Amino acid sequence: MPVTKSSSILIIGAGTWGCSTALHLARRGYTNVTVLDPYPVPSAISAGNDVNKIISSGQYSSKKDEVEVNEIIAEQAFNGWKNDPIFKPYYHDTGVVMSATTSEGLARLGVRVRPEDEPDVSELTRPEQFRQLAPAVLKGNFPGWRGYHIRSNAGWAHARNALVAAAREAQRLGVRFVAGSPQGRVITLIFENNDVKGAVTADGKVWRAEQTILCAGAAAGQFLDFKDQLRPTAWTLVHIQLKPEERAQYKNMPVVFNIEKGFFFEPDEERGEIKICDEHPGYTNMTTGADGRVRSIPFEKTQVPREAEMRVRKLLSETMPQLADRPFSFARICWCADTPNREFIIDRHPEYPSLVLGCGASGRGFKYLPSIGSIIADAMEDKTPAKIHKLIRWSPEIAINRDWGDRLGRFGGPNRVMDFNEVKEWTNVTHRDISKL
Ligand code: FAD
Ligand code: FSA
Repeated sequence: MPVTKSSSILIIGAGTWGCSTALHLARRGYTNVTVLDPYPVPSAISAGNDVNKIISSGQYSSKKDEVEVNEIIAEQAFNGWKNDPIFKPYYHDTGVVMSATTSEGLARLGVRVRPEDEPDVSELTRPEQFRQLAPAVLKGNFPGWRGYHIRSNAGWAHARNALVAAAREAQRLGVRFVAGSPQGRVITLIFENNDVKGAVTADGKVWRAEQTILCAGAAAGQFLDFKDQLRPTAWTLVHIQLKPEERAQYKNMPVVFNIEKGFFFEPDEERGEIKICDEHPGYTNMTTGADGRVRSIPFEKTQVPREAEMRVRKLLSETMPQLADRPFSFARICWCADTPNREFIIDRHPEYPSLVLGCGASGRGFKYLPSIGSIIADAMEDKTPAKIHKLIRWSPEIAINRDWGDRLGRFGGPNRVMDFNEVKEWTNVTHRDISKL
C-alpha cells in the first residue's frame, strides 16, 4: 500500500534518530505518527542523553564517493545547527582541536581532518600552540601532540537539550509519544505475512502500523536479525564539577580532541561541569545467547572501568593538570551500534516491505540530529538519492565473518576493542539519576 500523509507510522525508539525522524515526518505533514520508548525523552539509555557532543564535519573514510556522500550529509546537519530555530540555541561554535600523537594516529588524522577543505583551520605543531588556545586553563605539556585547530563551523551541542527540543517540536506538530515502561517498551515486532506490521509493548498492547521505523540505537539488534551488521559497543564518559569562580575561565575554550587519548569540552552553563571522554576502540559485552550465537549485549551502568578513570586522568595531566586529581561528579557508559564500515543503515528492509531501518549510528551519529530524520523519511518515501543509498543501504554481505575486534579506525587505551567481561574494577562515583544530568 503506498504511504500517504495519514498512514499509521510507528517509530521504535525516541532517542537521537527517533526524535529527529518524528520531527521530520511531522514537518512533512504526516498526521498519524507514534513513537515508543521505555523512557521519557531524554531516555536514560539514549546515547544522545548527554551534556555535550562534538559537532564537526569530520570524515571517517578516505574513499572518494564516501567522502562526497558524507559531505552532503554533514552539510545538511550543519545547516540545521546554524539555521533551524529548534536546534540553533543549542549549538556552540567554539571550534574544535583535532589532534594525535603517534605516527599511526597522525596518519588517521589525515583522514579525519581535511585542512584543504576547511576555510578556517590552522596547524598545531608545538605544545605552546595548544596552550595558547586557552592560556588560563590549557596549562599542560601536550607531550608530542600535533594537530589542527578548526576555528569555526565546528564546536559542540548541548545534546540532551537539543534532543528534548526536537521531541517537543514533534509533539507540538502532532506526533504521539508513548514513553515509559511497560507501555513504551517494545518487546517484539509483529512479523506477519513476510512483513512487519508494527510492534508489541511490554504491557501487551499491540501497535499495528502501516510503516514501522526502527530507531532503537544499540538495542535494535534485539528486534531483528541484523546478520551481524550491528555491534553494540560502549564508550566511557565522566564529569568534573568546576568551582563557581572557575567557570568563566574555562568558558569558550575549543573542544580538544586527541584521537588516541580522548576529549573534553568547556563547562555547560546549567551545572558548570566539564565532560571528559577517554578515547579507545570501545568495549563490547560479548554474551552467548540461547541460540548459541555470541553477541555484544548492552547494559546500563553509571560508573566507568577504573582503567578508563586512569586514562581520563592521564589526558588531564597532559592538558589541564590542575584538574587531574579532582573527583568525578558523574560517570557513565554509553552504547552505540557500530556497522562493519561505520556507515549508517538507513533503508527499507529488503524482506519486510513495511519496515524501515534508521540504525547503525556507529559512534558518530549525534551531530546529524537536525537532519538525519529527513534521510530516514526519504527512505520511507523510497526516494533516497542513489549515491546516498549505495552507502547507507542494508548490506549484510559486508558483515559475513565479521571481526568483532575490528577497531574501525579508532585508537586509544590498549588499542584494541575491550570487553566488559574482562573489567575487574569499576569507579565508585556518587550515583546521579541520568535524567538529572
Ligand atoms: P539512541 O540515541 O541511543 O536511541 C535509541 C533509543 O532506543 C533510546 O531512546 C532507547 O531508550 C530506545 N530503546 C531501547 N530499547 C527500546 C525498546 N525496547 N523499545 C523502544 N525503544 C527502545 N556522536 C557525535 O556526533 N558527536 C559526539 O561527540 C559523540 N560522542 C559520543 C560519546 C559517547 C560516549 C558515545 C557513546 C557516543 C557518542 N556519539 C557522538 C555517538 C552518538 O551519540 C550516537 O551515534 C547517537 O546518539 C545514536 O543515536 P540513536 O538514535 O541510534 O540511538
Ligand atoms: O565527532 C566525533 O568524531 C566524535 S564521536 C565521539 C566518540 O566518543 C568517539 O570518539 C568514539 O570513538 C566513539 O565513536 C563514540 O563517540
